[in-house]
Amino acid sequence: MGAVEPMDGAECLIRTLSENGVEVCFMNPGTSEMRFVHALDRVPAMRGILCLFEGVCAGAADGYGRIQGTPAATLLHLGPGLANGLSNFHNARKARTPIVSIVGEHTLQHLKYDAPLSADIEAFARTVSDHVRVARDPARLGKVISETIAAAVAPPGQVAMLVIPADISWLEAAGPGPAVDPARRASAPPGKIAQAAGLIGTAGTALLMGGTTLNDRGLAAAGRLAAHTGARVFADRNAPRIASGRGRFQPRLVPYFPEAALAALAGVRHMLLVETQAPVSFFGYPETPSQLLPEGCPVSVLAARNEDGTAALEALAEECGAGRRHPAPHVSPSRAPGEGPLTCEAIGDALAALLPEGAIVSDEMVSSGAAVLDRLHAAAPFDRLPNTGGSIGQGLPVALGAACAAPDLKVVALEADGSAMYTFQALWTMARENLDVVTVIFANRSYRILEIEMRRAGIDAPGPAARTMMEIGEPDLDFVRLSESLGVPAARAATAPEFWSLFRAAMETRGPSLIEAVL
Ligand SMILES: Cc1ncc(C[n+]2csc(CCOP(=O)(O)OP(=O)(O)O)c2C)c(N)n1
Ligand SMILES: [Mg+2]
Repeated sequence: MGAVEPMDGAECLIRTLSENGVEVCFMNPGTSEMRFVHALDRVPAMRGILCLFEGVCAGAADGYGRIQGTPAATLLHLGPGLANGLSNFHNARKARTPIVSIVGEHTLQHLKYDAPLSADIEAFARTVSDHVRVARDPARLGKVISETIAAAVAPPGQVAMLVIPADISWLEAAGPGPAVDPARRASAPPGKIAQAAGLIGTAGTALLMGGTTLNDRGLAAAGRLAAHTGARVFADRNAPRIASGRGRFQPRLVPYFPEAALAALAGVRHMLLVETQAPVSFFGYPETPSQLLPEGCPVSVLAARNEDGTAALEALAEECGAGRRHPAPHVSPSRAPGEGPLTCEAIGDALAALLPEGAIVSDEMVSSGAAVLDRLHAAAPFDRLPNTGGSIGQGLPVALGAACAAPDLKVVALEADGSAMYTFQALWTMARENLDVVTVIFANRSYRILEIEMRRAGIDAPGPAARTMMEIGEPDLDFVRLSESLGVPAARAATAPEFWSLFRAAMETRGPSLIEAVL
C-alpha cells in the first residue's frame, strides 16, 4: 500500500461510503455541504441524486435499501433540512431499512452565535435513530463514517445519523475509514425452534410473519408448515417488503380495522412471532382493545427482529417434517379488458393481468388498497413495498428509490391522491434520472379514509366545516398537468377500458409516466 493521499473531509466521506458499497446519495444540499457536492466529481463511483424536498431523499433511501438490502446515503442541510426528512425517516425506522444519513452542520466555532439556521440537530436525529454521532475531529472522520455505516447495516438495520460540521468537511482528513464487515443476522437459537415445533401441532397455534421473512423462501416454508400442521399464518400489513402474486403462499394480512383484526385472530391460542411483535391496532378506540390477540393468548418468539427468521421458518418446517413443497395456489387473472366505469376493482383486474413478472409495487393506496390487493393475488409474481410507518407521503419516494436500486425492473407506484401531494416532487427526480416508474393516482378527490374514520367515531353527518377538512376536490387536483410540469408524461383514465389501454402502454414503454385514475 502506498502513502495515503491528502484529502479533505468531504472526499473522505464520499470515498469511505463508496468503498463500502454505499454508492447512491439522495441529497438536497446547502452552503454547509458545498465541499461534499464538490467531492462528487472526484469520486465518480458515487451517484448523487438531487431531490427537491428532503422527505423525498429520506423516502427514496428507504425504497433503495428495501430493494438493494444495502444502504443508500442521504445528505441533508442542517437541522431544518433533516426536520423536513423526519416523516419518511420515521417510516424507514419502522421498516428497519439501513440508511446512512449525513447531515451538514455549521462550523464548530460558529455554533455559539445562534445563526438563523442553527438548530438542535441531534434532538431531531434522535427521534428516528439510535445511532447519532457528531464528527468533531478531522483525524478520526473516516473511522466515524465507517462506524456509522456499520450501525446502519447491523441487523435488523436502521437509519444511522452522522452530523458533519462544515469545517470538518474542508480540513484535511487522515484518509478513508476502514472497511465495514458485512452484517449477518444471527441464527435463531435451536431451543426456540424445538419449542415452536412442539407448539405448532397444537390446535390454535398460529404464526405471525414480519420483518424480512416475507420473501420466497420464508413464504414457501410457512406454506409447507400451514399445509402440514394446519397452523394459521398471518403477516404484518406494514412489513417492508412482501413477495406477492400467483404461485406464492400468501399469509393473511392482519386487517387494518381492529374489529376485523380481532375477528381474524379469534381462536388463536398461542402466537409464534417471526421477526415481529404481537399485533396491535393502528389507533386506540373507545370500544376496542389496542392489543389484537385474544386476551391472555401467550406469545413466543421464534426469531427476533435481528435474527434470521427465514432460516428459522425453514428449520421449523424441517423439524416438523413438513414436505419439501407446498401445493401452490393457482389463480389466473382475467385477460379480458375491463368494461364500464373505473373502479378500484377494475384497476385491480387490469394490474393483475398486465403487471410484468418481477415488478416492484410501491403501495400507498390507502382506502383503495383492499379491493386492488384482493385482485393482485392473481398477478405474476411481484414484490410489494407497503407503507411501513403510517406516515403518508412515502409511496412516491419509495418507488423512486426502488427504481434506482433495480433499474431493470418495472416499478409501479400505486398512490392515493391526497398522499401523493406530500412528496409529489419525487416525479421530477424520476424524470431527471429517467427511471422506469409508472405512477397510478387513485383520484377519489377526498381523504376518504378520514371520512370512514369519522363515521367509525359515530359521527354520521359531519358539518360543512368538518367536511371541507376531508374533501380535496374544489379545486380538483390536475395530476396530468402537475406531472407534465415535472417532466413526467401523463394521461387521465375515467373508464375501465381507458385505464387498461393506458396501463398496457405504460408496461410496454420504458421510462416514467403517470396515469390519473378518476374514481
Ligand atoms: C404525515 C401524515 N399526515 C397526516 C396523516 C393523516 N392521514 C391519514 S390518511 C390521510 C388522507 C388520505 O387520503 P388519500 O391519500 O387521498 O387516501 P384515501 O383515504 O382517499 O384513500 C391523512 C391526512 C398521516 N397518516 N400522515
Ligand atoms: Mg383520496
